[in-house]
Amino acid sequence: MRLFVALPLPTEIRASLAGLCGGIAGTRWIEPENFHITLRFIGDVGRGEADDLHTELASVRFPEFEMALSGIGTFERRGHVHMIWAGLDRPQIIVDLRDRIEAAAVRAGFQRESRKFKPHITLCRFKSHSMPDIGPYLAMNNDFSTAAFAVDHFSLYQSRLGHGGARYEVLSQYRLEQRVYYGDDAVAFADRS
Ligand code: 2AM
Repeated sequence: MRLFVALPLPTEIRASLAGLCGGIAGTRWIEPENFHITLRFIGDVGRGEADDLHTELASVRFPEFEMALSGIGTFERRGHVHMIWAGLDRPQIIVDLRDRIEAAAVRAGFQRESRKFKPHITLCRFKSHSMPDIGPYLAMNNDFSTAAFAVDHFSLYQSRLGHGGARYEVLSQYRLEQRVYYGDDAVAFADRS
């Protein structure tokens, strides 16, 4: 099983992202149902490892929060742009959540992830030999943003590689802690025990 842990995105946010997917020839855009924010790529594991991971993910405690998507950018590899991504307005809270998930993965017996974590949503990827001019696309979509939306769970996904690209299946969902509201201010978190 090829697994990863990610935040799903609401339908209307994925529809906004789909609006960014066009205007560059010769690239493969991510299908709207596949948009997500990867928190931890796990890779190929057996049932036992997956069970251990699930147990530890279920013990993660983190308060639910709100965020919006904001901006677009690129990652480069060996001097070539290899993907375009959409960004987030609160990357630090995603880093904090991913740190809890990383700790859970380590408790489950996985090696600590050594690569720096840069939260993003992949929009498209390029093959290194076919690099179109993406300057106009970046300039046109630079001010991309969405309304804020609630994040109240994260998910364990299985990636199945097929002829038409990857298909992602949710194996399990993990609820974030609910806030308790007294008037306008969230001053405590619900105790789920
Ligand atoms: P991405 O988040 O940048 O798109 C499922 O394949 C998800 O895991 C994808 O979203 C992908 O990256 C991420 N992923 C795939 N292979 C990876 C790897 N070797 N290391 C880190 N993340 C990977």
